[in-house]
Amino acid sequence: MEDSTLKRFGISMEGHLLRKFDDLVQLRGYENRSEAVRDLVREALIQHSWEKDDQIVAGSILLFYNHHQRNLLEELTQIQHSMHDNILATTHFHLNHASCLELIIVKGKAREIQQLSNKLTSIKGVDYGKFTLAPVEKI
Ligand code: NI
Repeated sequence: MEDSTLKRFGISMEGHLLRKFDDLVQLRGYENRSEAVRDLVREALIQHSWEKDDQIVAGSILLFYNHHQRNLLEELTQIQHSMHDNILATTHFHLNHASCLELIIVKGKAREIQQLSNKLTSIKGVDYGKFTLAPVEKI
């Protein structure tokens, strides 16, 4: 049976991160930190639930990175070539002297697309990665 009683646990984080989190809590109109954390956890679990799925999905992987980072471009290219069947398009924007934004449009089995996203966003030098996806056909 589903346990819906509220449990308490402690969270430690750096002061600067907590200040930014509090800003977010206020900006999004949450009652308190707990409510915001619950929402973030739910969001993460929804993404996570795709990881074993054979459902065909399409989506985008957004990456911000510094192209001066050693081996980053080689690794990025190698991973994308290894899963070329799942990549519909890639667009690269040079934001300034060092920073790049890359948008990768993907389609395939949810499990594989999730793995691709995990590989790309965990490359050393990727400062920020955002993965969004939706089923191609209604579930
Ligand atoms: Ni660039």
